[in-house]
Amino acid sequence: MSDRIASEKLRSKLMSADEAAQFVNHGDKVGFSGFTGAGYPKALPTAIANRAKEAHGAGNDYAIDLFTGASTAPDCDGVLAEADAIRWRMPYASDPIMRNKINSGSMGYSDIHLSHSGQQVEEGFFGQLNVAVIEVTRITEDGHLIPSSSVGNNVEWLNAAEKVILEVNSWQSENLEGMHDIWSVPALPNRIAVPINKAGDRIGKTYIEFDTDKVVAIVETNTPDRNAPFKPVDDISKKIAGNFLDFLEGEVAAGRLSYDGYVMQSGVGNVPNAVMAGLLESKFENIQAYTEVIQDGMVDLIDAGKMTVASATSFSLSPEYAEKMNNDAKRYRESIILRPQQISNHPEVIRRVGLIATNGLIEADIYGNVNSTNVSGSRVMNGIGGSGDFTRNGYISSFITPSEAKGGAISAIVPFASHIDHTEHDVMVVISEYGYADLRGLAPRERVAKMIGLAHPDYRPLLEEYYARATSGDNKYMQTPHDLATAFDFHINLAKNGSMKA
Ligand code: 0RQ
Repeated sequence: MSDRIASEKLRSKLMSADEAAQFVNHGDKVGFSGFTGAGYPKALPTAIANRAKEAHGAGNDYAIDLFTGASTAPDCDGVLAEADAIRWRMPYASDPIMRNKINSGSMGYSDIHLSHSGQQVEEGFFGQLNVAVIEVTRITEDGHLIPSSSVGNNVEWLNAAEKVILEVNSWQSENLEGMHDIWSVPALPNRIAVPINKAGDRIGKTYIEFDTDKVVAIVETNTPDRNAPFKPVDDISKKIAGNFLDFLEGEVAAGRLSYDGYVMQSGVGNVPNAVMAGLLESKFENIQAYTEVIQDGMVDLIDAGKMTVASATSFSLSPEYAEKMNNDAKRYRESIILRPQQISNHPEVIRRVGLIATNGLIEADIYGNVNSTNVSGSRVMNGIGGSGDFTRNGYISSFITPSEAKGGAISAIVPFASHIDHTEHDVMVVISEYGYADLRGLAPRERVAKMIGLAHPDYRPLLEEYYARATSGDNKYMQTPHDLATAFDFHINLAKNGSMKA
């Protein structure tokens, strides 16, 4: 037994993952730790999946409702989805097997804002949470929990659940202790302001306090987080990063930003990581991040002395950088803070710190409405994640995207977005490899030429033809002109012919 379980009382609950899985019953609502491949339980998912397979083999029903912080990993979401062990899940999920189950209709998926998820479960919007399964780095003598590489919704799940199963993972560095900042929003009607004024403010404790009487099992693991490596930065990502920096320079020239005043939020993905590589070479200094995930690019910015502090709820690092973080957590905890996702993504704090939000998109339309989630309006990619929290409440909201996907078969700029997560009222700046469209202060029709300028040259004539149709003939309403009969021709072409072009 490792010395990471200092509490006598809790040590007596130690058992195997298969034994612990007996506490998770068919129909249970189960809250897992974990956020973007970090800090998810490593042993219980497989043990629960095995229970499901056994039950299904014997002709019995077995499926749980799963609540997490955000996406997890193949050895968590993946194994459970493969075993048909999940009936319904929330929020953000990126596992390909699970995506197929969701899109084929065999699994339910509720795609809610990450800042809402914890409080809504705690308040009972989804019914009673039965079990919380939480990975920790260490349990103290007093039964306090030192979280691992993410905090996510752990506090809310521990508060809401009837039973608690803890996984103590000795792969996680003990030096993560001190990196976390645990502070909870008091329940209604006793809410108070979140006392964070700057990204680097610490307001809480370094551990989680909870009712230890709820613990039914503790399982030991020694397994790494399984994060996906990022794609190498390609030419298109480099150009997008260059255009993003031009936009930031424009803000400096206009007197709205200073070289040491940039507070960053960045979504996960290959393109955001490329933007951070671009920032390394830029004139920006003393960058602060008030964001939800720490990616490789941010670690590089910290190492280069360009970023002074990064506040998030989780790591989303490549395997190489996860090892680096583990080996050097003592140094990084000086400049990295991991908070509950309700705080990392809190609208009130996001508005106060005045950050520039930067997220990816699936498609944007000629008026600036953004689809982040559903391909052709009906097939979910990952989910809205924290993009809504940051886009609506940021000082400036921006979206970065290559102009095309799937080898040119798909245009990221379309006549009418087939699903809208971020409306024209929220979206300020859109950036592709062809430049940036600053939509601030522009009426919908004034936005069109700028948005078409972001499209690949192959698609520009098609978009111009659409706009000409929308503003002529029988279409007499000119605030947001549309030709409804052909508004989804791009998507219809894609479904029929495999390309949006024809
Ligand atoms: O798939 O590699 O299989 O071809 O989407 O696309 O271009 O590598 O970009 O990694 O930045 O992801 C919107 C998905 C972009 C992401 C999205 C396909 C494309 C590729 C990845 P392939 P890229 P990125 C923080 C904030 C919503 C949540 C959010 C996302 C794959 O940014 O999920 O912002 N955002 N959260 O081919 C079909 C299209 C497509 C498309 C891209 N129009 N149609 N496929 N792809 N556009 C995160 C959290 O909150 C946790």
